[in-house]
Amino acid sequence: MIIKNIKPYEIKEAQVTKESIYKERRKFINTSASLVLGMMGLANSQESSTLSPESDAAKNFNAKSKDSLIYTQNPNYKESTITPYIKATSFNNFYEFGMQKDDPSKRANILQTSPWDVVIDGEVENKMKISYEDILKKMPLEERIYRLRCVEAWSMNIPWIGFELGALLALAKPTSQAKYVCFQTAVQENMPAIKHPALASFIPFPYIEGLRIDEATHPLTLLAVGMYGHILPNQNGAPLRLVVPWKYGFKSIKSINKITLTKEMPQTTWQKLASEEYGFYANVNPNVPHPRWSQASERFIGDGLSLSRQKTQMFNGYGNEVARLYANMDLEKNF
Ligand SMILES: Nc1nc2c(c(=O)[nH]1)N[C@H]1C(S)=C(S)[C@@H](COP(=O)(O)O)O[C@H]1N2
Ligand SMILES: [Mo]
Repeated sequence: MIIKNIKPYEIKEAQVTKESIYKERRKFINTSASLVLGMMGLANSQESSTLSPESDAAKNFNAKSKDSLIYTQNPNYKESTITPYIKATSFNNFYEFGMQKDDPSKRANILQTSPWDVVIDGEVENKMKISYEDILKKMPLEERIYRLRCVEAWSMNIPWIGFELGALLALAKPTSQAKYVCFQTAVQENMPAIKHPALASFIPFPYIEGLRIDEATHPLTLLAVGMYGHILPNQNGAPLRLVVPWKYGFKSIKSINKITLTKEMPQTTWQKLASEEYGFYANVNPNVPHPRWSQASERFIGDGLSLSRQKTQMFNGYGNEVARLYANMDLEKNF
């Protein structure tokens, strides 16, 4: 995600075709980022440019792999290719931990995910504060492989483990006044972008996202607590994050601790920053370009042997299930 006058890192990245070049650039970026962070007193020896993000991600995985989840597999959501775990956990957007793609895998280990409560309030009969453990006790988990399409024109296929958001919202009993759902990411003082606002000074935290109530209660909309068979790594939004597969990735807000049902459409983080570039709906749509780049195709992040560009699908390929939600809407205006 980039706003005007910020160097379009993502676009340069999307133009890179060879994995080797991509890796070289990553190394270079790591080095320059370390220099800057070093000056800001943020860098430590663990974060030097010699340490690959892959090894960090691997460490994280090993530390958490014992925390397996019990779940069933949903046969309706399968993909022939899955993005390797190492890629899905070392190439991330989680700006609370920095602006570079490998910042979250390097720094999100400081996120405190326990104890964790989620407040559900606003237009509900049962305002509640529910712990992560109680959520897990109440919600049967399933695995679904979903396509994830970032607005920056890259994509991944990820096996999420979670439950339908609608089932959790039902516990709180939305009133007839509840037209929208607003989500908030926890703010923790030691998050790099909170501690050193210069790191992401233009982003107002907490990160806020929103959905219409019919989108939020659509059976495709998940709250994920795990991926690849295990609990979520911090960089992917532990302990629980939204997954809305027909919308651009920025809607899938991470590390949620507050859900508020509202009468009015909430203002989201990216709308506040650049409403002419990032709309409330953010439905994946190859026919509506971003003001500064085409959305017709995407770079699929797979095993790295075949870095492939593929066509972007309307509603990210979930049109059969969700197109009816937007039957009477002008999708160019409501982007
Ligand atoms: N709190 C928070 N949630 C966030 C973001 C963020 O910066 N902060 N980035 C979003 C963007 S732009 C994308 S593409 C996805 C990336 O999810 P992943 O890192 O698990 O692939 O998370 C989304 N959720
Ligand atoms: Mo994104």
